Amino acid sequence: MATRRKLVIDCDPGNDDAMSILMALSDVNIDVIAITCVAGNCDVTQASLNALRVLQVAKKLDIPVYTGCDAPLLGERKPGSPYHGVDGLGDVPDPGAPGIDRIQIEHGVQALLQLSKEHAGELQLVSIGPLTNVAMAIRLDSAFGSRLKSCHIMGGNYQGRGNITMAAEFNFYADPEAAFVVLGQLCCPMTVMPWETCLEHAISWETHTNTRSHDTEKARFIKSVDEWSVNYVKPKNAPNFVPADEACMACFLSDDVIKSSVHVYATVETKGHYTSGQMVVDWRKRDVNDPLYKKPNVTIVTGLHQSLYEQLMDRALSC
Ligand SMILES: [Ca+2]
Repeated sequence: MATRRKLVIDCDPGNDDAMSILMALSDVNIDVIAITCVAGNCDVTQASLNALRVLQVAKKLDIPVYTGCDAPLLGERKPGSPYHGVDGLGDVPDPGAPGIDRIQIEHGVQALLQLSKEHAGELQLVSIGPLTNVAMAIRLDSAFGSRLKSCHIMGGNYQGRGNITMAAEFNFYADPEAAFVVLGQLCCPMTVMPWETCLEHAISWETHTNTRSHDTEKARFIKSVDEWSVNYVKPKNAPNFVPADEACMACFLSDDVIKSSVHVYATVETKGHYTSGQMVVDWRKRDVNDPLYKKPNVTIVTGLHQSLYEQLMDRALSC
């Protein structure tokens, strides 16, 4: 039997984080060895408690959850979108939720560093929240990225379309300096799932309903925490439902999901009055000897095989 792939999920649950965690847990070839949390959709303690709720639903509370950074590298934490409710998971009461005592004592960034040493060359990271923890890991140990096998990132944009502002996607907007550090200095193969690709691969409301109609605890959980988001977007006549973190996780789980991509140099605007957090892509194909040449550092996913993508989401809730 092939060795299972070792995965750490860095996240800010978040309904779409919750779904992404369940997608990873439904894959027998994936060993989720830890979840590290970061402030984003909610504060970092709430994010950690949310991750525990997801693990409890999946009966995987043996997976350690670590609390990471509660503020961006620079400045104060920016409020999340109302899309996820105040607590990040649609403000659904859960009296049986795991308590704060289930969160690991060690800091999430220290855990990232330690796990990268224990599993050097094997560890894969999926980052589906602001990149603060990952950037901090780089700052504490510049060799962090060299020990990773890969990093998949949900964040940024490549056509200038934003969701939290007119120009920026939420994860990069929430900590643009961290995104700048990670894209420039992580030094491992990086795959970026930009906002536009998420938009272009939205799912129909029928698919959304069907996926959440399985007779499983996971499906009932996701349906309940999604209710807030659905009620938030449907009155705005949303033509479909837009998963985000799920698209990133799907690409991690299977390269076959990726229909098209570009390998380019990309960085992040950190100071723009209108464009803070916008991803900046060098589309020029310059010769390597050109003084303006920038070595490609990321693979940006521009298209998905929709059927396989939807299958991976459906599998997560069907068992
Ligand atoms: Ca997220």
